[in-house]
Amino acid sequence: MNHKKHRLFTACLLSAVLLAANFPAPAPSVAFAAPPASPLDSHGALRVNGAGLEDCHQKPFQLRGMSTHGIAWFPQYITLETFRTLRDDWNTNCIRLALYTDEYHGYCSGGNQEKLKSLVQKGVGYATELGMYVIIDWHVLNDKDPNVHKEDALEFFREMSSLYKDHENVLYEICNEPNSYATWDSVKRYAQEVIPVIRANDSDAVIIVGTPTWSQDIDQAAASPLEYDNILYALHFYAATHTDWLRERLKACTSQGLPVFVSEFGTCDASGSGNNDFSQAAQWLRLLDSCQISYCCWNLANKAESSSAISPACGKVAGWSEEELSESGRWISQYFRSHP
Ligand code: IDC
Repeated sequence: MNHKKHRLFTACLLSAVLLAANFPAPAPSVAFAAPPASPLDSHGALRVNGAGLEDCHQKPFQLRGMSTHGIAWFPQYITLETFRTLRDDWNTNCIRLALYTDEYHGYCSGGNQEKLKSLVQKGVGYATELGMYVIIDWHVLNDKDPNVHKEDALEFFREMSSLYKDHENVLYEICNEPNSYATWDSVKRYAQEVIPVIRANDSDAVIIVGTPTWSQDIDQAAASPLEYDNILYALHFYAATHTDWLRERLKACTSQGLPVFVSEFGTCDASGSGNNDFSQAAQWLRLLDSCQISYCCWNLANKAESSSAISPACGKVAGWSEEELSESGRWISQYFRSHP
C-alpha cells in the first residue's frame, strides 16, 4: 500500500473504530496531551482550485513559510530542529528548498550534484517527519532562460519525482525566475517538457512555474496558460520595489482564474538588501491572505543582507530569540504568528 492509500485507510479505520466505540468515549482517568495534528495530517494532499490551493477536504488552503537561501551556501539550516522552530514557533506549514542552478557552486555550475541532491533529500525528509509541505525549487536566476540547463532539470525532476511520488507534501517549482531575454514562449516550451516527466511518476503533483521578468509577468501566463491541471504560476515581489502596479496585475490575473503562488517575496528591495518596507509588505500579505494565495518569504540565513531573517551575529540554527533575528526576520515571524 502506498503512502496516500495508507493514509486514507488509516482515516477510515479510525472512523470505524470511533463509531463502534460509540464515540465520544468517557474521558480517560489519566490525562495525556496528544501532540497537535501536523499540517499534513490535517490537510493531506493538495490540489489547485481557483486562484490557489485546496486541501483534501476541498477547503481553500494556504501554504505559508520561509524559503531557504541557496542550500549550497547555507546547508546548516537543513535540520529537523530548524524546521521544527519554523513550524511550532513561527506557525508556518511550508518550507521552500532553493537549489541554485547557475550561480557559484550551483547545481549546474560546479556544485557537487550528489551532495546537493542529498541536501534536498534531507530537507524533504525533515519536512515529512514534521508533517510540513515542502517545495523543491530549481532556482533559475543567472541562467535567465530555464532551457539553458534543461537536460539537467529533466534528469533532476525525473529522479526527485520518482523518489517522492507517494509524498503528498512535496511540490515542485521548476524554474524560480526566468529573466532578461527569457520569454513566456520559451518558459512554456521548457515547462511542456519538464511537467510530463514529473507527472509520469507523480500524476497529481502540484507544480509551480516561474514567469518572465523575475516571475512578475503572470499576465503573459494568463493570456496563454499551460494545458495541464494542478499548475500554479509564480509571482514574486520585493516590497520596497514592487507596489500597487504589481498588486493590480495580481488582482486582474486571479479574477481571470489564474492560479498563483508567491513562492518568493522579500520585505526589502529586489536586490535582497536595502531598506525594508513593512507597510508595503503588509499590504501585499493582506491581499494574499484575502485571496488564499500561498507564499514563502526570502530567506532563511544569517547573511549580512536585509532579506536574511537571522542576524549575521547569530550562529544558531533553531530556537532563535527576537534579538537573534534581523529586522525582517522579526517582522515576518510576528506576521506568521499573528495568523490564525
Ligand atoms: C539573492 C540573495 C543574495 C545572492 C544572490 C545571488 O539574496 O545573497 O548573492 O541572490 O544572485 C530574487 C532571487 C533570489 C535573490 C533575491 C534578492 O530569486 O535568488 O537572492 N531576489 O536579490 N529575485 C528577486 C530578488
